[in-house]
Amino acid sequence: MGDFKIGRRSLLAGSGAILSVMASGVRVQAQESVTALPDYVSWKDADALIVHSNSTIEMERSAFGTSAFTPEDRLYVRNNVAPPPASILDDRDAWEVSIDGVAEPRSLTLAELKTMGITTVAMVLQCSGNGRAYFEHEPSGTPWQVGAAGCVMWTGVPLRVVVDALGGVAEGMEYVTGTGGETLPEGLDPLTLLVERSVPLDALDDILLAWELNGEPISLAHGGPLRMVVPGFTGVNSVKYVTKVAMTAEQSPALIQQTRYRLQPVGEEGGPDHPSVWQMSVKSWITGPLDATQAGRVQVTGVAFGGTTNVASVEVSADDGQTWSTAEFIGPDLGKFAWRPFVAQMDLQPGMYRLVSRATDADGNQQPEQTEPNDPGYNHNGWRAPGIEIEVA
Ligand SMILES: Nc1nc2c(c(=O)[nH]1)N[C@H]1C(S)=C(S)[C@@H](COP(=O)(O)O)O[C@H]1N2
Ligand SMILES: [Mo]
Repeated sequence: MGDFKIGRRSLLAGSGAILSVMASGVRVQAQESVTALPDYVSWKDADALIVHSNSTIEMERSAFGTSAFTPEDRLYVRNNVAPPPASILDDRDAWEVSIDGVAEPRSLTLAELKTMGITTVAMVLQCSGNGRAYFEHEPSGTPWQVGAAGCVMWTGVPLRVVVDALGGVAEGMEYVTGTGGETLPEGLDPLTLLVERSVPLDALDDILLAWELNGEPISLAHGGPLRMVVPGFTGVNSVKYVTKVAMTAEQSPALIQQTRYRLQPVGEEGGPDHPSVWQMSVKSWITGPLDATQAGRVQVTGVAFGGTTNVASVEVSADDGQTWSTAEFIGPDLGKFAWRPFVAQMDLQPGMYRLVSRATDADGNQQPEQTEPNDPGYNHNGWRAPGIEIEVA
């Protein structure tokens, strides 16, 4: 096999299972993770998760399986500030959200929202930092590999229906701004901690005010009782425990909007002139096999998605991208915001292989070999770095 450049840090980041990797004849063993799940996610499947910290929990690569959607007990978790108390779920229907920047602004309870309309969308929820471990400049922040992503079904009312019921978007508005319901610690400028995100008004027709995840009331960890979900956009834009949704002329003044989650060049501070992390791009990765495998027919599986448009095709390579074969999608197509599991059936003789996948979306955009670096390590979608080395015996 060729010379593979794999950062030591990205290998050690996979500390939920013992991971043995052969690169240039070196064998590296990661430590078994000993960190327990924090209380608010104690109901999750610990074997399927890597606990980076109490507020950054990744799904193991081995836990993706070939399901079209991700069970909630395996879904990654990311909280920028401590979640609200579980008591906010005691009376879900009484939860209030204020709607502003419309002709007739007002507050609505979840019970009222449920009378206004209902739809379901299957959507990839992916942290902007998913794949950060694969950037060579070693950005600070959680070294997520592939597991800060899942594909889940949200049920709720289309935001467009709510806005139209309140007389439509007020004049001059350009963004949809959602505010998270966390109680912020006293004594600090709230704008440094407030989770308030703005997305372009064009997204209005896709946004849901959701109360169910995979057919169950949304857990506290994932933003119950009510979450503003923005299909096609990275996770940070889908605001949990949403208390206010406003059509606004400007983007939120919160630092999470103004300076964080920006795509600034390596070595620079983020600011309003750098692009915000909004729409996701075409991406895929291998989910199996991850370990030594028997020679013969091998089912090489993975997941692929287009971001804001359908994924059109996926190719798989067992020789690190020298030769490619076309994969087949598995199972139903849950729409353009969902991912599609795929399989390539390969006949592999004994030897060492490096499995990689490369997806193309319906507009013809293909995953690059490498992602152009940005300082905070967002939006990684290069095909080479997340490859998997396996030994076929
Ligand atoms: N209110 C609120 N919403 C939030 C966050 C948060 O800290 N507070 N974190 C965001 C980030 S960065 C991500 S990646 C997703 C994570 O969603 P999950 O924990 O349901 O997987 O929620 C987003 N929405
Ligand atoms: Mo995130």
